Amino acid sequence: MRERKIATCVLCEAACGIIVEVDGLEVLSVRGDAEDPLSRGYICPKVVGMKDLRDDPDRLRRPVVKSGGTFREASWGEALALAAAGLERARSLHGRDALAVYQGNPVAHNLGLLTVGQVVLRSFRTKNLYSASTADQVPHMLAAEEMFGNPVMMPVPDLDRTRYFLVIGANPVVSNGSIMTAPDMKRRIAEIRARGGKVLVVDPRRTETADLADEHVFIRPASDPYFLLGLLHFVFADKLTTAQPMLAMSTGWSELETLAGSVSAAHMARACGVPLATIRGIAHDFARAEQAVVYGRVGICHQEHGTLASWLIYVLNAITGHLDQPGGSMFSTPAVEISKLVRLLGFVGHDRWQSRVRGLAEMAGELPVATLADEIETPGKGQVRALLTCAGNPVLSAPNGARIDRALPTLDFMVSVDGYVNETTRHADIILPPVAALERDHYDIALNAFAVRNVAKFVPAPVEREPGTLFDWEIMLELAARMRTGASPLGARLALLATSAGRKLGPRAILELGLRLGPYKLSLAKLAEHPHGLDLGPLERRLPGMLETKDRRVHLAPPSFVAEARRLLLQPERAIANNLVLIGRRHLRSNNSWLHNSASLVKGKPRCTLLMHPDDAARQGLQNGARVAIESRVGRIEAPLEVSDTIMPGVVSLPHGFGHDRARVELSVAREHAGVSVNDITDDLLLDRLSGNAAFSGVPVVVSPA
Ligand SMILES: Nc1nc2c(c(=O)[nH]1)N[C@H]1C(S)=C(S)[C@@H](COP(=O)(O)OP(=O)(O)OC[C@H]3O[C@@H](n4cnc5c(=O)[nH]c(N)nc54)[C@H](O)[C@@H]3O)O[C@H]1N2
Ligand SMILES: Nc1nc2c(c(=O)[nH]1)N[C@H]1C(S)=C(S)[C@@H](COP(=O)(O)OP(=O)(O)OC[C@H]3O[C@@H](n4cnc5c(=O)[nH]c(N)nc54)[C@H](O)[C@@H]3O)O[C@H]1N2
Ligand code: SF4
Ligand SMILES: [Mo]
Repeated sequence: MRERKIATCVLCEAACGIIVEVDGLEVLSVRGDAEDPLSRGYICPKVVGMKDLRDDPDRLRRPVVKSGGTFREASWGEALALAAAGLERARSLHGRDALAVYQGNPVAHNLGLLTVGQVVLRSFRTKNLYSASTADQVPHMLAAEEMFGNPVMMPVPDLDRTRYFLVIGANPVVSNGSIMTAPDMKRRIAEIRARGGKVLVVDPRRTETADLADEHVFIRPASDPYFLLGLLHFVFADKLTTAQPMLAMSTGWSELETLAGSVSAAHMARACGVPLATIRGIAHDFARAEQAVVYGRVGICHQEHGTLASWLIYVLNAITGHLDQPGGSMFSTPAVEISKLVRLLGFVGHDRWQSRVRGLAEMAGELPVATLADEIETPGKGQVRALLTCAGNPVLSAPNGARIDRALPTLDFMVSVDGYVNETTRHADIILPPVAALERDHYDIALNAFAVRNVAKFVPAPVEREPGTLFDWEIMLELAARMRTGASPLGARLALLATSAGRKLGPRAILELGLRLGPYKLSLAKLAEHPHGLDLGPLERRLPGMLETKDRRVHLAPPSFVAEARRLLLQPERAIANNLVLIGRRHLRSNNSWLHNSASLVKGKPRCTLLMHPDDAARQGLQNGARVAIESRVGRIEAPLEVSDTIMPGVVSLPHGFGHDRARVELSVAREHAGVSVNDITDDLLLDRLSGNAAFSGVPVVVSPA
């Protein structure tokens, strides 16, 4: 029987409402849901991935166990028992830090993994907890924690009311927005301009977003803190601050003013490559605009001073009267307050412990993924001997992923919770595959906290799961239940109780509790009355009430940030040698490393090309389409050259998530469009010093004919 089911696309942060047409276990089509309060019918071409991934013959439906170097199918009972025994063995022989965990990006879109999954993984109490966060947004999180008291208190642009949208290091027209859940960016950008507003993009590449903006400004990669300090300088020097209401609810204003006074604007302009007059003009336009917001995303985080850049962005919004103001930079009011949940789970905190080999600070309970290979390779007490990965592909996504690729086979034991034999999971001893996304309940517990409008939507699984498959959270729970051997008798009893409660209650019970305790006192029953989603209205002012700093004030000038800024100001400018610097890029029909096995999404021109400015190409005698070698401190790869003036001189760009032709990868479509992995040449030593985030942007490289 044909039925139309309401659902949500989980392939990116836009979280578009979709209508899935099903016939029994068969998915017939996926379309936009015009009645979704946030996406209002919008979908992007990637949405077909929701169906394609479910139907993909390469996707695992049963656990596989490695024997004699190849995988064989196994029953859940056997696979779970073997997986638990292997992980537990490492813990009992070498201590709990010998078991490392890596969680990937799709966890953020998975209700079961965000609830039951986090409780289980944190219960391992290993210091070696890693995730894609340290290749992504931890600079924003650290800035939020220092300024507002909680790492998930990251403000978002109040996009639908702003009249000045300054985008730095983000390409939302392609990425569909990040830490800014806002489906249909093209329309939203057009609407800003239609109401007389202005959109400005600061990026080393003239992006698809820049093409729709009023103005695009080239900036040298990894130099944003200079640009932002230049803005800070002019905001104070030209008396553009708006003291109320921020002054009364914050500390650090005078420290900022002193810092701004010590900045030489001319020096900043030289260091970032943006003309002085442009910086000053932006400072004036932004500060004076009635509703304005500066927004930065991964381009800001992927650099050596990512935390400084993230902090300065929040600061600029605050001191010009644009923080917590309609049309400015605001905090969502999600129906489930995740700030409370992350506090409970121990995420709030930084530098409470350090990594064993490089002494890198913990952030939100995790260590930087850039040091995962060090911890596996370096012998000694606390060495990582076993690894559990879940929804991640660090071989392609972490800096110097090639080194992780070499380190994984040296582990005693590895388990992956993933639906594919990919570049990372091929090293696992056991792969435990979860159901497809359309086969599970969904609620955006994380993304609603970063939506440009307050919404809440619960969708029961639109398609029944295939017989004999498990949800991610069930896999986690069953694994943990079988790993109790090392616990004390009391610990084992408690774990047993927790497991049987978990089995019965599942993620729905945790969600129900979160909804009832939340600001709107909702419930699943109440949400069931609004199957397309409940519109909770535009963003509302939340300061100072929501602050979690000890003194309940916004800390505008955390001492460690000011000290780091002063160090940066004293640094000599980076010598611009004959080197080029490397940045990344995203494509609308792709998603990190894992949508390349959908035939309809990979068709078209090859995408894994090296973009280079015509002047640089001419200087080196390189032709469009030529095969070139790209070399860094870490390695060498080859890719076809694409000469284009959309990229600024001195910069080259290669997307990440490719390199699918490695041995034993079972992605038959992706293999035909393999490309190379840029993370074979990004550098695991290049980090944001404060947060430990990977600095993928600005890697020095040499390009030559292959
Ligand atoms: N050079 C460079 N590197 C980068 C970036 C960059 O811009 N440049 N970007 C970084 C960023 S922002 C991120 S977020 C990371 C991403 O890094 P990762 O999260 O490590 O990598 P993904 O490619 O997203 O891999 C996702 C994996 O999850 C699996 N998966 C998908 N859905 C589910 C599910 O529901 N359950 C389970 N169990 N598994 C699932 C997929 O099969 C795939 O194996 O990459 C980072 N790496
Ligand atoms: N289609 C598609 N959508 C995606 C993804 C995908 O892979 N494909 N990935 C998802 C993920 S995991 C994330 S985190 C989000 C990311 O969302 P966005 O941050 O919007 O993603 P990007 O397109 O990588 O945009 C980063 C921009 O920063 C620029 N940039 C690079 N270095 C610098 C620098 O030093 N300074 C400045 N100012 N700019 C710089 C790049 O040229 C690029 O235009 O996208 C998500 N959505
Ligand atoms: S923008 Fe595309 S990929 Fe993202 S949620 Fe919407 S339909 Fe899915
Ligand atoms: Mo990301």
